[in-house]
Amino acid sequence: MTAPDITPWPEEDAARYRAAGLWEDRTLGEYVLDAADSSPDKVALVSGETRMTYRELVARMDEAAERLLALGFTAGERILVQLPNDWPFVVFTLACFRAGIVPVMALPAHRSHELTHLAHHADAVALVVPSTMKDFDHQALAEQIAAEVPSVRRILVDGEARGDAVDLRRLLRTDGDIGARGRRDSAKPHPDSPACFLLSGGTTGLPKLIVRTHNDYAYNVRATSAATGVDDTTVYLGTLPASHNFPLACPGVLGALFSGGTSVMLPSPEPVRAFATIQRERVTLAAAVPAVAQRWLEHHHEHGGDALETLRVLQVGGSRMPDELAARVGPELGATLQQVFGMAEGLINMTRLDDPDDVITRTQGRPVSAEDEIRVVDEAGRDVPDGTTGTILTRGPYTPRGYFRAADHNERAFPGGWYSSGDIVMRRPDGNLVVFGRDKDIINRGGEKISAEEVENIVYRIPEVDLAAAVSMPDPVLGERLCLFVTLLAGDPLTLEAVRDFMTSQGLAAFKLPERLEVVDSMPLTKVGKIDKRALRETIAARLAAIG
Ligand code: OOB
Repeated sequence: MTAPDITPWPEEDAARYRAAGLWEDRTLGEYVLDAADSSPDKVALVSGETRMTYRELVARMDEAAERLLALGFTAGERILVQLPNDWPFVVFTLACFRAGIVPVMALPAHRSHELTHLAHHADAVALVVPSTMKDFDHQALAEQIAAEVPSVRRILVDGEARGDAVDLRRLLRTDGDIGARGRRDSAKPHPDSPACFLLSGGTTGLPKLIVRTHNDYAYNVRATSAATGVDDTTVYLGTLPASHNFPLACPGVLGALFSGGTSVMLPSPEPVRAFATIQRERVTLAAAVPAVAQRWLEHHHEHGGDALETLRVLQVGGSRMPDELAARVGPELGATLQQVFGMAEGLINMTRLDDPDDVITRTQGRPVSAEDEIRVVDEAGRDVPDGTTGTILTRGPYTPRGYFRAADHNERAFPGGWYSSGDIVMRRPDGNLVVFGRDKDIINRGGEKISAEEVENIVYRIPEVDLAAAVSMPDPVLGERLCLFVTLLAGDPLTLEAVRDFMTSQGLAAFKLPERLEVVDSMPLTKVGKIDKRALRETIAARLAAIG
């Protein structure tokens, strides 16, 4: 990849991160190998009935890395991964790390609209999909994308592979080839090279790609592991979609595997199965979005029981947890709450396990690294004093300085090299941040980010639509849901169902479909003539409050 694709850290910063021991110049797979060397017979990975020891996990990892290279993939190439939370996701990702192949972390919910864009933008050479999932034929969609995107040479399928697709589970097997590790060790990827691409939950019409290097992402895992107290007794429950930064690396599935703990994969956080799994596997650490934490609290309240006896820490993040909900976690679930305010672009803030209750229940924590730099600024870009709200700017050892192939957009999103997430925060004198909202045009649907612009671009293809505005509406469960305001051209009626059907036909992921349609005669406009989204948000909030 050439220089404009990726924005490197300035040399002096990189040198400082190295000198401080934050960047260890090792690749992600090596940390798992360390754990395997110390406890080869320990169970590393659990998924349903599958239990894999460290010995088996790293054997599969290195042998699969070699098979990927034998298939003709080369280090630096990108593969689009869309897999559910099951062991193949983990083994495939680790194999990529060892081969230097870069997994692009798509979500199971993505459809043709997102996947086609991602495959194009990343120049993906392959797609990895389940054969079918929830009655959807992922392999058929992958075939369609492969036909459209010239860079795609292969499809890898978890499940019954048709045609010349590669059988993923066969690829991920071990034949006991003890030479694989040595060969991989002698051809390791460069620690400053990309390890994986994460997806931004940003504001642009199509998701941006975030390049995470081995050095920065390993540090992300280690720093969050330290703040969460991960060690070889940790049993982590991975139940949020594992391609998200939070369950993958904060400390997540990788954190448990770096420390000699166990990662348990579960495809859904639904309480009955999640509680049964926590009990059976003696889970000590789990991560949830606020809506999931709330469901778990309700379930525990209704059914009681000691399923959560072993759970020491419940991490909650992805969207703002209401203080009242936060206050219930410790007393009711018997686990320490850890609030996590993070982003796929890097910066992770966490409350610490020994923080006073006031910090744990009322703040979203503080940075995990002493090298994380945070500024809170006003509209003119001036730093505001602690105790005052402003928008957050950040840079640091695991916050890249730009998106992949996005030179123009980077000037706005990374002004002066600082990442501007658009979050409105207040820094308390004790250094902890409180998140108040955001001045970016996204809808945060229970942790899943939806770009308003992406939705509106699709809605404008509906012939009846004159103007469209996607805004958040308050929701007691998910925090926010998407409400679509439209004005119509000819006075033809338009229903929510018709809008949703149309958007589905355009291949948009289901979580991005509007859940309410408001047809209005005209849009409120700001002084500069833009659609006044704040006014629309107030309108819909008032209307919902009136209905009760
Ligand atoms: C996590 O990552 P993303 O990339 O899906 O979303 C980042 C955005 C933040 O900019 C903020 O707007 C929101 O999600 N957010 C929160 C929050 N945690 C994330 N807003 C309020 N309170 C929180 N605790 O969402 C993410 C990545 C790593 C760890 C945790 C979450």
